[in-house]
Amino acid sequence: SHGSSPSSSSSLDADGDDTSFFRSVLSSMEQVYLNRNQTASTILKLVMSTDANQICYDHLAFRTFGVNGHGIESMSKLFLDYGYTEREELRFPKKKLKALWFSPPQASGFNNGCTGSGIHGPLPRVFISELLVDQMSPESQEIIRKYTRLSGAGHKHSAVSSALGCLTWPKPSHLEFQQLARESEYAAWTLVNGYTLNHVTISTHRLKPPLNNINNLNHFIQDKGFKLNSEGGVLKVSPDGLLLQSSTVADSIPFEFSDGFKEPVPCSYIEFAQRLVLPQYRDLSEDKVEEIHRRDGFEVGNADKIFESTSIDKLSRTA
Ligand code: OOG
Ligand code: NI
Repeated sequence: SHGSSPSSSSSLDADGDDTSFFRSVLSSMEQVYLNRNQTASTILKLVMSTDANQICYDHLAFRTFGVNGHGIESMSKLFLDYGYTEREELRFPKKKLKALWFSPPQASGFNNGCTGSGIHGPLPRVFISELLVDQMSPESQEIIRKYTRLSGAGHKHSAVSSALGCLTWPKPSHLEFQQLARESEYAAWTLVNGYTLNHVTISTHRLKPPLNNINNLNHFIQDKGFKLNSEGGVLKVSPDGLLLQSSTVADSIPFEFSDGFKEPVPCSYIEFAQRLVLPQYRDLSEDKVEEIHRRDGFEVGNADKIFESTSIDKLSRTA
């Protein structure tokens, strides 16, 4: 479409340009996610059909093994290279996890000039977590260290892996998967899904009424027959009351382990987030409210429950 609409293309900077390399990488990651996760792609279509407006992503999420360069930094590099800023760390001692989130470059972050949907809309935040491998049992550590070692320089190419939807290490045996699953659902998920998108999150406050209210969106999704993650209640609310989140339970896909054993494994889910206006901006008229006036960041209490969306006992559908 270059040249056909000079006014719009000339107003886009490199990051805002839908054809930019960075956008293309994210778009491929999104495509892998949509192809693998029927629930997520159906829900996105349903929300699109009721809301002619664009869907904005609040954030993208990835999981990693925190060992020898395979952790958060293996995936954050792409985002830092393209203008993202590292923000807060979150800790989950019981799950043996830590996470970092990153905010998008301001120029293209939350302006209203982006008219595309999803990855072609305002750039989302990024939430990347890692398993604290050192804290796992010797048996599980051995499996994780084996596969990260077999991946060689794979951690330097996490974005390629995510965009192609393939692992940087060989497929594990069913026994190895089960050993990890017994100890950490997160570890088992990461072993078979690698760097593929764990979820995308729809920014509900940027939808049109009535779905701009997360409770309405939750009911809409449930009325269509989809199951939401009810761990700690369907709606997760931060202590300040300003960050509201919910998510589906993950789909599963057929997987053939290295020993030939076939069993569906959990893949990804979709999340919804509503960020309320900060107290100091409460008097702004609705048409003046922008993303920067709303509650930013993440919340340990919410995230702790959202991690459960891929738990094997909660899967929405089997392949
Ligand atoms: C991430 C769970 C946390 C959030 O928005 O707080 C989360 C995961 O399941 O890997 O997505
Ligand atoms: Ni999330």
